[in-house]
Amino acid sequence: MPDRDEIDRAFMRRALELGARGLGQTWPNPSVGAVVTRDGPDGPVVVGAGHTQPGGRPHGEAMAFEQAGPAAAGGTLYVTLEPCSHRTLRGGTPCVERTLLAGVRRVVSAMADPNPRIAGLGHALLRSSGVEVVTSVLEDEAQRSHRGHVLRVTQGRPMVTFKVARTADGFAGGPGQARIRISCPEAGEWVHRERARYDAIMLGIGSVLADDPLLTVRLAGLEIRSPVRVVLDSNLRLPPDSQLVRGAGEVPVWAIAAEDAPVEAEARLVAAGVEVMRVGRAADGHLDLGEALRLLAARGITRVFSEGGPTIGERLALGGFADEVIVSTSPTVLGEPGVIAVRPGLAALLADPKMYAIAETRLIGQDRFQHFTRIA
Ligand code: AOF
Ligand code: ZN
Repeated sequence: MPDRDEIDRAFMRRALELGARGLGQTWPNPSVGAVVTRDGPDGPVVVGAGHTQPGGRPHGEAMAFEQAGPAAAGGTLYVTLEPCSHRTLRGGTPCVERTLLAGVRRVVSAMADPNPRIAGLGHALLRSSGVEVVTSVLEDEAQRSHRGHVLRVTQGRPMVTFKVARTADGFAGGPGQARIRISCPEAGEWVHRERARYDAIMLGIGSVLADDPLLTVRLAGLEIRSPVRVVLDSNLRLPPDSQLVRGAGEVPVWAIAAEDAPVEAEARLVAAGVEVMRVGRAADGHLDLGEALRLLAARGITRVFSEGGPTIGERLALGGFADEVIVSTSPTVLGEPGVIAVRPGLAALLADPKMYAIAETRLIGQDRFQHFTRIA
């Protein structure tokens, strides 16, 4: 007979899996998974389960209670984030209130919500209403899943993942930025799937000019809500006839430019459906990345997938913004000097065990994926 902690972890794992399904779809809200159980003759059984819906409402708990109906009474709620205690204009009933109305006797929660409007109040209100509350169950996994939300509410910026593909000899491009085929088809498919788990895809104008990418999510069943496409484009060189801009009507394109970028270029892009935002320049003349990320967070973006290029990856890491870094290495060899994929500044940080830990290493098709997570 498994003990209660084991049972709690098992249902929390189920709630985390459900929550992960909503990643990329729920911004500006976190994607929260919820499971309601009730004791049966052979142990607890699931009577309701759900996760935060696209756009952030209804909340995960509301979905689970809706499914459970009266069966939730006397049961346990497993939830990957502290239930909300606040009422907002777009709100409705706070999840704490729903939990009490449902008659749940026990709440098992993975972590407190750092949102200052909640920050412990959700757990406290439940306790003071006589509900048993257990917290920090599978907290590390939950923190990882909610990293975008946590950074947005505590630091005013989204979580950023930088992804780069390189050849076996370390290049992301041929001589003079020439485009080269690096990843195998399986790795390409993985990237598509991964994109769907982010609120925005961000890349530099250099990559747009070199590759003319589309950057939508092209997998069956996953095209519901493609991430916003963000181009870091200090001088507004984004071509109005690029694939990205031509699709701006369906999936938003946001160009982040410097304050001194030409207004004529802005007018052309705006006419083509692009939203242009302006930020200052850093001391090195490049866009101020911190300001750009704060702007994205202010617009509700919690998770950013940056696909390049190498200069942006290095600047993100040096600025302390590269929370996750994914380097894929293919067996192909360029055989001549090209564009270095992992630039020295980024390479030094990744090699520093006080800065990054390797979260995962695995083969996808023929390519080796290394996934680093920032620990400092
Ligand atoms: C929950 N369950 O599924 C989510 C929560 O703008 P609102 O009213 O939807 O509230 C959003 C805040 O609620 C959000 O910033 C975060 O702190 C929390 N998200 N809470 O109980 C959920 N998505
Ligand atoms: Zn809620």
